[in-house]
Amino acid sequence: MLRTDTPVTVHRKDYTPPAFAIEHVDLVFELDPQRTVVTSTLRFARRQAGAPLVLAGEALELLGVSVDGQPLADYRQDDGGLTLNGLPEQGTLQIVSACQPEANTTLSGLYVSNGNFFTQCEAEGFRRITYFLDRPDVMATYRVTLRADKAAYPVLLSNGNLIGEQELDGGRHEAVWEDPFPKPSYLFAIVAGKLQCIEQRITTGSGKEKLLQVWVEPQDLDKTQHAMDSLIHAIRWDEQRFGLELDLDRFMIVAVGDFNMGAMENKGLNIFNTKYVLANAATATDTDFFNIESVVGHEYFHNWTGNRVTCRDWFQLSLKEGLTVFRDQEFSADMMAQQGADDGSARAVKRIEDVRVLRQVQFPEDAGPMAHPVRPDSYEEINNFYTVTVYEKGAEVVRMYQTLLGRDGFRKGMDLYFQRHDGQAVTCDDFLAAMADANGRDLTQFGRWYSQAGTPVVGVHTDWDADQGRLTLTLTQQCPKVGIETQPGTPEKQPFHIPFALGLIGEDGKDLPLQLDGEAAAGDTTRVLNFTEARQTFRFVNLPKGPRAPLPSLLRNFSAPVIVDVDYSDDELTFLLAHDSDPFNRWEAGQRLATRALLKLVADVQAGRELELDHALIGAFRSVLTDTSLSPAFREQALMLPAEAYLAERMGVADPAAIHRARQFMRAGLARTLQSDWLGAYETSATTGPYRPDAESAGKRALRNLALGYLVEVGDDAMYALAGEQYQQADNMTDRFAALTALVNSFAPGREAALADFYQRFEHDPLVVDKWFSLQGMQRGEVGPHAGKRTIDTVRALMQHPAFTLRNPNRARALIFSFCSGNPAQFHAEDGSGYEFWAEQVLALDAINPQVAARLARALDRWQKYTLPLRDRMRAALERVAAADKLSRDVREIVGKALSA
Ligand code: B3K
Ligand code: ZN
Repeated sequence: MLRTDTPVTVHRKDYTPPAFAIEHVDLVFELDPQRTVVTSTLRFARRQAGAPLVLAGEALELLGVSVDGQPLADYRQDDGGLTLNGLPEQGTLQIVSACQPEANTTLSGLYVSNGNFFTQCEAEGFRRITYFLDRPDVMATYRVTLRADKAAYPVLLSNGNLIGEQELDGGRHEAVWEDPFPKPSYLFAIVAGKLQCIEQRITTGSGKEKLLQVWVEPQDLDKTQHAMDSLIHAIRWDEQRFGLELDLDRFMIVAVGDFNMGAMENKGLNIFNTKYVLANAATATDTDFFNIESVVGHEYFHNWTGNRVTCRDWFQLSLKEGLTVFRDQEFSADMMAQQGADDGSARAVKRIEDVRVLRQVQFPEDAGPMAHPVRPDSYEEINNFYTVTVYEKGAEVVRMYQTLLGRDGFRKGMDLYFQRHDGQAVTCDDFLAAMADANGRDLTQFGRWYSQAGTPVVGVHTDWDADQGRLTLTLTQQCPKVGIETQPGTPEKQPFHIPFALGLIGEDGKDLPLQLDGEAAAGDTTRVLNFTEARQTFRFVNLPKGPRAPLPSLLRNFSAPVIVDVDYSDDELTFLLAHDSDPFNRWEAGQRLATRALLKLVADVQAGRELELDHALIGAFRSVLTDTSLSPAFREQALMLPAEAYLAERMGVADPAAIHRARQFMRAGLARTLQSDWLGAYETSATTGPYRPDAESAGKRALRNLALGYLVEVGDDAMYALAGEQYQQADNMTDRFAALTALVNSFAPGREAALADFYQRFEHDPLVVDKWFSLQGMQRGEVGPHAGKRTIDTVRALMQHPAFTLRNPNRARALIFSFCSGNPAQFHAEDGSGYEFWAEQVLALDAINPQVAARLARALDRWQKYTLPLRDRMRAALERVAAADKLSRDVREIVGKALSA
């Protein structure tokens, strides 16, 4: 089939500064859900002689153009926007246009959700509101007038400060907002409708009074306090840790039920998915409470890292996202340390969770067809590059600066960054330069983390000189070309600058002081090595002599986003799990033991051998489970088996069915062998008193519910009854939902009744109904007497449920994404039924909302990694989508890259 809409690739190297500056923007909105008329008055100044002004515009109806009060005739209009010729050096351009908010199902630009108006402009949504130089390096001040029917839209909000309000004829009213800070168009926002808020006044560090508001639909007002508390914590934290204060007099958070992602950092008017605002004990889990604090923090922190200093172009996205994720991670870790166990493991729990995501999602991305550097070099659709690489690996890159420069050095770099660039649109290179200059360091080689994709593999070899007490450590690094790097003409990859933290542990389990050859004396017990060559040797001296070499604890606290390929024995791993002073590496040792045992079981399943549970693993699990000196939160992390998706990545050829069987066998075996210990943990980690979502009680609930999940695997009625009772008695969603999950996934006799009861209790709360859909999308296929019932059948039946809709992204994600991305064994059913469903849903969603469809499309990224029948069926499904008559640029890029890999 002939295509006219060939994809256009945008390249980083083609960046040129804008031909015009736009200094001030005045917008007037006549809000109407069917047809909203926008009058935009722009003060412009020419920056490049002779060039036309090319404004982007999409899905707009142009009603008029004038310059300095005179209608303009010399312009050209096409699909992508408006080209204006013959403009003066400076002047005022007025454009009148209309858009259709209610018909806008893409949730980009101006749209209607549950009768209220919202906007989403990042990355390129502003051009769906009015014609504009819609790029982040065009920064302007904004004045916004909103006019609407007062009864239907009593609340009218925009960025900045409210400077006027008045009644208009015909039951309409107006509000005027002014944002004093110049900003790029992607940070523009308006909200209008029937909303209510809680508010609080606070005084910042320098003594200024600020008004904070959280706006929601009226029925949700009782679920806003946690978001408000989180905002106040975030404001205080940024003052203390980075000396950064809230600049505006007013800061608002607004919740909306239809939203493409988590939240958006519009200046002074953050817009949030309800999922990251609304919480109370009855409806939200500990994880929800925790995520709300983290996302509220993230968006607030953007006010400096993203808004005050923004990106020059979208290739620099990680400049704001990697940095802001790093900041929210540190914020969460500090909050957990404040409320959690004081043994130092609370921060490690946060680190473990972050590394788990990195390994399960980012490492596969970095090895697949969409692999790209933290600062990509090209894209077809920028919305496809809001990725775990840009965000989470980007945060790892920022963390490495801190590891290399120390906390104080990092702070100096941040201070210099703001001193140099406040009010500017800059690049990742500018950030690196600030870090380097503030610390007098050469970080040129470190810059390769921005330009090279892929996960480096670090090899470790040790040589012990027993007589001299010397340990020679040889590190190697390898990172073959991936994704787009494999195209001809791409330069060879160079070694990374890897901050490699390590310790050496003596026979007694204690850390040894570290002295490198050539150093006068021994220093600390953890050392960050500057590992910069393809192969590099480090010699540690003055260690206790004797036959037994000290045991290295490698990459402490996961000091770099790499894979460490090392051959520990089971005994060594057990020793590290028991003794390592670095809590992250204690967890890591347990994961290595479990991964090894699981991969062996997978091979046994594949070869048809009888399965047997590994004794070293049982012993290790028992000792963690019963070690009450460890915090419950840490024990929960250590006792969670590696995910099926992670195991798939560790195999040469992934076999989801075998992985699932092996992992289930291990779960059931651990459940039975350690039943009394699980029961002991279940009983001793009960919380008392009313529900509180703090880290310590959440940790106890997490361990208790993990234990419950194992206990029901034993398959006896007493354990089902325990889960049934917890379900009925729970005074909070964490415990109720964990019990429901245990019942559903263990095929307990009462599962259908429990599911029905849950729906009935919560059918009026959309976020809880999402949990109900999601649990069923992720449930195992049936085993035992009812074997053969596939989850795909349940999912297809649920698509017909009256509460299901493709239009609401949360609902679509709850059912479809949970099945396609969260249930590998069922999704990858051998008959290809999962892939057929995937193709249908990608196409159905694409007609409504390309951004959501493109996310779902990525579920088949790794098709080449799977066993043969699956691989062919996945390719067929990808080809079916690629051949569709009408496809968004978003989905076309994803399936195109998958197929050409
Ligand atoms: N900056 C937004 C993400 C916008 C996504 C556009 N497709 C949220 C955030 O990272 O804080
Ligand atoms: Zn962000």
